[in-house]
Amino acid sequence: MPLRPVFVLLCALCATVTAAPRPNIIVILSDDMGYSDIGCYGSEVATPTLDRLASGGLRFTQFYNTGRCCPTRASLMTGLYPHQAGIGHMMNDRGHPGYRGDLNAHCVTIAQVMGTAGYRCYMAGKWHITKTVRPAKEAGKHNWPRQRGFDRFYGTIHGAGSFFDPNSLTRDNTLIAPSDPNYYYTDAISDNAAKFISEHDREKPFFMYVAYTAAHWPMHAKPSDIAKYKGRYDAGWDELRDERLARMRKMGLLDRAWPLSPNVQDWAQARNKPWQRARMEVYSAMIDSMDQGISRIVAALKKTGQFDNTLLLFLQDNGGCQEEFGSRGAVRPKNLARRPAMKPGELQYSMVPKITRDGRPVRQGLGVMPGPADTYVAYGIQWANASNTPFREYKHFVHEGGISTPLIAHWPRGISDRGKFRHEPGHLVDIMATCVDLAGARYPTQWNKSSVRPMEGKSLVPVFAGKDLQDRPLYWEHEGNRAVRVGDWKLVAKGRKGPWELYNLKADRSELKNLAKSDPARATELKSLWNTWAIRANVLPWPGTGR
Ligand SMILES: [Ca+2]
Repeated sequence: MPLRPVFVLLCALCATVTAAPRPNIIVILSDDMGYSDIGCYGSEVATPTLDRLASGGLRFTQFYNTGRCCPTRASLMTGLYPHQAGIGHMMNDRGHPGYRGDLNAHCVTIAQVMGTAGYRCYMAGKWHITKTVRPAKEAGKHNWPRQRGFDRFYGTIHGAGSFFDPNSLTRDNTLIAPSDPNYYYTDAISDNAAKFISEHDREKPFFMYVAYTAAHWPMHAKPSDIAKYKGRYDAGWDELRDERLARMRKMGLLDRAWPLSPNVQDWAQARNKPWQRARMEVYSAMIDSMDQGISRIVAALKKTGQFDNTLLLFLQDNGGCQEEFGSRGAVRPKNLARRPAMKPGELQYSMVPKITRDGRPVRQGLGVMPGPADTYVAYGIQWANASNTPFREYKHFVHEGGISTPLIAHWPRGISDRGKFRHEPGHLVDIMATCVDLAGARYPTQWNKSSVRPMEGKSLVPVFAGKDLQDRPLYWEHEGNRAVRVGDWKLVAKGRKGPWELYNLKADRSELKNLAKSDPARATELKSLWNTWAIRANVLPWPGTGR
């Protein structure tokens, strides 16, 4: 055989191997949404973009967050458990290393790591992992996105603001105010993310983090989106839960043996039905708007020829939210007289603004019809129960309703299965490991002269290809709510003093058959794992107890 063709073939092979460009990675996170709130996970809400990503990629059925906004963001960004990064609770310093309310010196963000591997890093949306929202000096911005590895940032440092005038709105390092009278935060996040893609120099790959605040309270949406859901929830939450359960079973997402969690209240007993319906109509409109925005991000990828080699991940930060924030008590304020409008460029510092930018008082209380800028209410526990179909509990808790999230993974060039499920359990901490793997990055042991804790997660790349990971313990703690999962077994408790409950999730993911008494040896073994982790991971001592 002549040498030349072999040589040419070898060169061609080498070229194929070395030329395979590393993928862009986009992590899209939504806020306060339940496991069944998007179409491809059983919802009636129109999410055609997410559904297309799911049918062209993978849906993970047992992926987990940490049950609350700040800890989830800390864990996602750093690949550590939240307490290890200093954010076991929210953005307040509770006097212990695990609860500083600010990222500590012993963690790095995905953006910082990807930057060292030659990625450009962009972020649009809610940050919520520093306590310095309004620092007196520039140095106080040490944990803002630009200081934590992102090259460009548009979004909010805090969370839960008005969608029409969000507090702590920031471009790069500068606090700003919305200037467009038709401003809507979800649209602004989508459009800035699409712009970052369009303006990206394709010499380098990019990592982008898109953190929507939909569908966290307040229930704020645009009239055209709300109109689509008018009357959709007239039958109430009981029927909605049944409807979703049937769809989830039919699509193969849930085992038919898993029953539906108990209902919070019969719809027949509900008071203020027009108000209750309106709360869910607006909630759905917020999700619908987010999906429309994601379609613009996808369009920007396609237009710039980057869609096929971009890994798009979609997930949620905690389960449906039962907090009746702004939705209880008498309607307030009583005086609805118009006040002077805010000045152009005037910054919004309040999570709950007192007035709209054009001077209308913002109303709260039971019965305030949600949607417009001059209202600030939540959607309530009964609808949150429907969001979390078929699971128990909510945001804050670490039963399946609080911590289960969809995870869609779409990457035409890297994932060959289309429309398949992945039942392998996974956790937020795996996202850092996956990014490091795909970027060929070196996870640092030191950063700015401080030691960096090792990553807690595993790369999901083998799971993309259909392989299972080795069984490993996954852990949770938030506000004393505790859990550990190994394989099919989960030990879980509510509150610091609540008893441990044991479930076999393969048989009973709804967590309705507590096996703690019938299998005490297994419960003891899991409890011991949790205790060892809690000490190692800065969970204990709990704030305020010293224990
Ligand atoms: Ca949240």
